Amino acid sequence: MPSMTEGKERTVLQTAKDRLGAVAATLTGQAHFLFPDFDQLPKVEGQPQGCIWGLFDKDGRKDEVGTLNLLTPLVVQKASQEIQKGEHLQLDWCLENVEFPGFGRKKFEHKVLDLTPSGFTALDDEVYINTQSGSQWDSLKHCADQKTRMYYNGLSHEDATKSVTNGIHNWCERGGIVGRGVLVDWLSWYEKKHGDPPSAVSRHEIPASELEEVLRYQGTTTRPGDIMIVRSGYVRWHNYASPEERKRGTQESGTGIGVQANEATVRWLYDHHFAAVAGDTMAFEAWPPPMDSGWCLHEWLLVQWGTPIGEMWDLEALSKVCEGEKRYSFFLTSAPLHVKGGVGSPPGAIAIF
Ligand code: UVW
Repeated sequence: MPSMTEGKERTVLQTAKDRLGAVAATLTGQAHFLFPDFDQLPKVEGQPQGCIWGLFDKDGRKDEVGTLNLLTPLVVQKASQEIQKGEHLQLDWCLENVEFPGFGRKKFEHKVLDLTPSGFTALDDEVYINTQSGSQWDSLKHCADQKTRMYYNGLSHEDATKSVTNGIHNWCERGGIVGRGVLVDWLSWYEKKHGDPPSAVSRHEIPASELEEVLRYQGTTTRPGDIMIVRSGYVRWHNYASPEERKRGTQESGTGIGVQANEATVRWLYDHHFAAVAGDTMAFEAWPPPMDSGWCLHEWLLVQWGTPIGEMWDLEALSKVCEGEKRYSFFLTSAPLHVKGGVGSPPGAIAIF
């Protein structure tokens, strides 16, 4: 028998789900989900206010793809209108670029195998990838809530290690990631406005207010279900750094520029209802995170909302095209590696204009 409070919470959850499930065709023809306000979200036991676990569950099945649910056929169809020129760019940085991976991670390896001795002139190849050591998606089983050791939608660390739940194959099985990408070219904006940017291997924090200002400066309006991509200068720094500087910056220091982890950012991200976020830096958020608040953005994005995080994407050519086109939105496709229970993957991301 549910208690009064349980009954009330269930009603709030149902109302929230009804609102979420209602795809609304607004006056502008933009189709989107209606989310409850951050403070009105039903409380999830043991998790902070703002957690959306359960909202995407359907027919008694626990959801495993989080905010990728926002990429409905209607949203994709609308996003496809971004294709106006047929120009396209792949956003994966070359996997061998990170010569000195941080956090003890192993370096990318690539071996070409000559099959001639078998009597047939041909080549095969083999690769070793730590999916965190280059352009990547973090899946919904990459990072747990550090206090409860839970992943998105209530998956325990123990179950995450033993099962394929929340794995990246779920993204492949839904047809990959396809939608509207929006570049927030913070680096270009910063250089025009302030001159020399902060070091990409310092833990400079980019506040949400600046993301908003950059969008305004670019004349870009976001839509629910967008894939928001921030350029902060990490890949550009790496492209021009000497091997010694790279070793110091990526392997020895473990610090990196990124989005600020505070309540203002959490609320800003929630209110924009992005399907996924990505960036050119190693952790999307400034690293190491402050943790004085008791959490980092990885926990909000991956755990509380099920929002994939892209890291170390190559946004250099994209920045130039956006500036040339005076347009910072584009059609985006991403085909992650189809690995059952995969934790991360090179994004296989393509921006199409
Ligand atoms: C860092 O490496 C800091 O972040 P992630 O594990 O998401 O790559």
